Amino acid sequence: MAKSASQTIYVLNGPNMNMLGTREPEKYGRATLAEVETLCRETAADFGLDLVFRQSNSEGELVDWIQEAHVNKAAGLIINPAGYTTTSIAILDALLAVQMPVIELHITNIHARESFRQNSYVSKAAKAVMAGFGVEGYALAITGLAGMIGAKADN
Ligand code: DHK
Repeated sequence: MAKSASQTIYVLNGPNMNMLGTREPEKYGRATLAEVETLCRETAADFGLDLVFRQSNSEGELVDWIQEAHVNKAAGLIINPAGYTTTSIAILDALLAVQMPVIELHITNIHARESFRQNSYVSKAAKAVMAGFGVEGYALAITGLAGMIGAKADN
């Protein structure tokens, strides 16, 4: 049987995620963002998915990339909005404007932390939310998204 065209997923990371590895390691762990990207690439490859992986400290750049995912007909998007989770109506609106499954991801369990971290705008556009699994959550989120978009694990 002919192999179907590969699907692309986006994994976007918000402000301060470039500091992973040294940033509050007792909360966020010691893996660097580069190591998280490798984990994501390996997991995406297991499902035959192409991956776009990015990080920005700028709200507008994240909005541009969400729109880019739409233009490029991405099959789905995972976003760790970090500090923009609870402030950015612009990111929420961008996510609502794209026709693809969106997964919100947090390394930590935001519900066990300060109350200001818990009222997520992004959740209003998310099909699923992943929080508290550490960086392994990225692999779990890609696995869940793969199921949503019908991508099967390569054997
Ligand atoms: C990351 C951040 O930078 C915080 O602003 C969020 C999130 C939690 C995380 O757990 O990945 O509150």
